[in-house]
Amino acid sequence: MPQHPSVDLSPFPPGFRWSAATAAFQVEGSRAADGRGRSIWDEFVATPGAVRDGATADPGPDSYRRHREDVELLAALGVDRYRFSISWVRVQPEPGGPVRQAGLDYYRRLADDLLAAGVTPFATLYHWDLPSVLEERGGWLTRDTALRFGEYAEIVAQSLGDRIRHWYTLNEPVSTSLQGYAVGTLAPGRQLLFGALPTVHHQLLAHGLAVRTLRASGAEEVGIVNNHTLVLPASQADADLTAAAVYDVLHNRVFADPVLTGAYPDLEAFGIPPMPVEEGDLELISAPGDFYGINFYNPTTVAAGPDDSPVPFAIVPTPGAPVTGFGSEWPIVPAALTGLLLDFRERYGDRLPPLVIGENGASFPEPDHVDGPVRDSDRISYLAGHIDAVGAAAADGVDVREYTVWSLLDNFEWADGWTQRFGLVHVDFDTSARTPKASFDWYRALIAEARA
Ligand code: GBH
Repeated sequence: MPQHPSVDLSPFPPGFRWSAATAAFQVEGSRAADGRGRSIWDEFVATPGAVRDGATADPGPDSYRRHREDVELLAALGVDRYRFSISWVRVQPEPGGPVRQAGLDYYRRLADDLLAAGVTPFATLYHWDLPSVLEERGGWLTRDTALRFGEYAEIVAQSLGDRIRHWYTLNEPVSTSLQGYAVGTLAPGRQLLFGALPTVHHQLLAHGLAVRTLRASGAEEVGIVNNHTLVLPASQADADLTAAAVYDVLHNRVFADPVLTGAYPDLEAFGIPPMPVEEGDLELISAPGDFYGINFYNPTTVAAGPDDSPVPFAIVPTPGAPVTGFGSEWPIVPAALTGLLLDFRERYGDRLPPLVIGENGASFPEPDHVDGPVRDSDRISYLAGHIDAVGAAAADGVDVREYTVWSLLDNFEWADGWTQRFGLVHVDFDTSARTPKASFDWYRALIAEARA
């Protein structure tokens, strides 16, 4: 039997990059080490009922102490790049306050070990772990948080920019705005509904400030990565079409349009309150990126909201689609990724920089303890289907340069704690022991074949 029956590698151009990803709070553990400060996720895991089983994210994979094992795994996998994130509160426990050399040293060692192993470090400045002191002052609802982020970007660029030359600014501002501030299922757990909208603009402003700083420091590649979904109307009825259009604006367009076109969509036309834009903001936000990052997991089927709903839409199951360990929230429809990439090209045309898939992957029920490789054929099918979907878009002329698996390791899945496993590598959360799954060997063989 062929190693990866359904993947057609022919559309992937030479030099296409194959990568794997993690994020600081999800893999590092060692939350108290070396004077690390507190982030909104430290507060959230301490909030009764916020996280499944009261999981605290510590130790988990404990990559803060075991990063060499991660680097060895990445080298064995043969990836071009490793996407990891830097913890703001390890670098600067109190924004505006002193810098923690020990925190910076950790990322310097990680970057050096990656480079020595032939893996390019691709760092995310911010993957959801806002310093608690900033949240106490209003967090992403305030413009000041964006300005503090600019200072943090400057510190990181100055001290790590000699060895880390490829950067993502912010991960998935949409998740922070929608789940973090509108609905409250992710930190900081606020339930402001449309009151969360200023967090969109302030995060995009933070992105713009970081791009300017990183560019000035000589970085080679800088861009943002958002979570995008293909929005499917539940029916062709007017009410469902309108609801789907509103959801598309809130999930996709308010994040992508300003970056790619320099303007927000016409929010008033959709009954959405205006953004707190000040002079010069949109120029900063739309400074051309070296790439545009897309995390893709699933399409979203949207219907009109019930009459008593505070929002004008409802997310409903996608008919006929198999699902991941999250259930009907995560329908598996690989062709939706092709559709999304084609829509991006159609919508943004020449203004679209090269695309990078910053995350794609899935969780399925798997054992907590193992004595050999997990045979995760569901994950292999999911990944194969989505890589093929990227290939189909490339074959149609979409300029996509990189594909990244979420995740290298089983890790702390936010509000779901330790209950959703996304890794190519199994992690025993009691011992932090790492055991590659069948999908690890499969991805390694695919990368080798793509290079052959
Ligand atoms: C990405 O989020 C993240 O970048 C990554 O850190 C994460 O581990 C990965 O995907 C898998 O989830 O409790 O209602 O908020 C994708 C968006 C946000 C979708 C968390 C699932 C949980 C449901 N994810 N969300 S909720």
